[in-house]
Amino acid sequence: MKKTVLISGLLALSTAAFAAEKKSYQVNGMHCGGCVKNVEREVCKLEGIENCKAHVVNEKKEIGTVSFSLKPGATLTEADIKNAVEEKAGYKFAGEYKAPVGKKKKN
Ligand SMILES: [Cu+2]
Repeated sequence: MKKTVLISGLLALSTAAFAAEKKSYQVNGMHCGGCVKNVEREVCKLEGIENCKAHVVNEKKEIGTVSFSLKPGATLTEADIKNAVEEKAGYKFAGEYKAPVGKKKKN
């Protein structure tokens, strides 16, 4: 029993350390696969980014995200992401994305 607790504690620690390097930003104005490609094309080519993916989160509200991890030593700033999203891809950068916690069910 004690052993199990210890192991899951270690797992939680390593997951947290990995998650810290992950970045997720909200992009407004995204509604389809074309938008996903547009955002990925501009953001994912930036220096220091890996595992880069864009998603449409809410088609109706035109909310999307772009998520990636930063390579060690990457000097990329939020302003660089904003520039790629707004000036290059043509969408609205809306800061760090916070996933809705505990989705409420309608029924
Ligand atoms: Cu679109």
